[in-house]
Amino acid sequence: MTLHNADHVVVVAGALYDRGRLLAARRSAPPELAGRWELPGGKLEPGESAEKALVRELREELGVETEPGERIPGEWLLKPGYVLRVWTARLVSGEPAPLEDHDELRWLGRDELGSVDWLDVDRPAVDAVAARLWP
Ligand code: 523
Repeated sequence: MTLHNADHVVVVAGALYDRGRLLAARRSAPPELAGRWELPGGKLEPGESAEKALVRELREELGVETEPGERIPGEWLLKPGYVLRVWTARLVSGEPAPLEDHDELRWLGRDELGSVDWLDVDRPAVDAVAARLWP
């Protein structure tokens, strides 16, 4: 079962930042998305808040503890009925590692955001994140 928030299935992603850099993660699956970069995250579970889902996904996928910050204004359509929403997240403990769903991680500074091949939906989301992190 997937949580529907109003009419949409919500996928949350984290703009994890530390020491002036933003974390980008390269997907290892499914085949059509593998090799493209994203803000890590995933689908909400039933009854789960977006913030809880974000902390859980970043723990599962990267092995780190994080603290959600603010929601980045906007939402991005993944496919009909599915939307991506993004929160900032602060690294509390651990060093991110590609434990699940990713095969490479990179910390990107402001001038390096264009250096990876973001997923189509992440591209505008990352622009919105950058406007927030580096106004
Ligand atoms: N995206 C996406 N960008 C982005 C994320 C976290 C997700 O475009 N930053 C897309 C990719 C998938 C869908 O959203 O089509 C679901 O993301 P996924 O697979 O990371 O969510 P999970 O991990 O909850 O999915 P399951 O493995 O199916 O549980």
